Amino acid sequence: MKHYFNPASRAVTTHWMLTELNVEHEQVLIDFQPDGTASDDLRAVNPMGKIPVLTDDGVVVTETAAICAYLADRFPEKGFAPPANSQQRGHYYRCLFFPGTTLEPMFTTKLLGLTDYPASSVGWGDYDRCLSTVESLVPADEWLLGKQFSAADVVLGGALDSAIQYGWIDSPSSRLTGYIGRIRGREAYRKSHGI
Ligand SMILES: N[C@@H](CCC(=O)N[C@@H](CS)C(=O)NCC(=O)O)C(=O)O
Repeated sequence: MKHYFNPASRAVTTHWMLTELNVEHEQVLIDFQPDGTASDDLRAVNPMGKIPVLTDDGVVVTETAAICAYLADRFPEKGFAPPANSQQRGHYYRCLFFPGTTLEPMFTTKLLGLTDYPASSVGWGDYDRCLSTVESLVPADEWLLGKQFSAADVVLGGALDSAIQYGWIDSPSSRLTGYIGRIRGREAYRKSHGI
């Protein structure tokens, strides 16, 4: 497996997932050009010119959540995903997909200062709806699936960790800071984040 990575990018989350699983892989360091664009080599693998990218014997996986979900399924013995036919999959998928489809575009809208848009038509609604949802998803103790730490914690936990770090959440609740504290205490998180 090859993991296309840069320490100042979303690839930190997939690096963290690989570290949680302790999976052997080649780390390909991507240095963006001075103008911020990707090299032709990276574009050949991912026409988006974006990282993270994971390749596995000719299979190309892009998108942070897809890479984490793929790895969890590829190494089922590590226990990072609930059984494929279980009802737990519903909550697992919800927590995996919510950051990329909803949380991220909402934060982008907020950071761009856009307020005059139809919240009922765009998929991410608005800040208040997203934060209420975060509050309902984040557990008071342990992890998103209870005792089982899963790829969903890496994806949603990673997104919320960055949002708090960059000050995108106005006043994080104690429930949220407690969850992020548990995330930051994990050995693999600390290793992959250079702590
Ligand atoms: N939807 C992608 C976003 C990936 C992304 O935006 N990566 C940024 C770094 S954090 C990147 O590679 N930017 C370089 C560029 O767009 O040229 C994901 O979830 O992984």
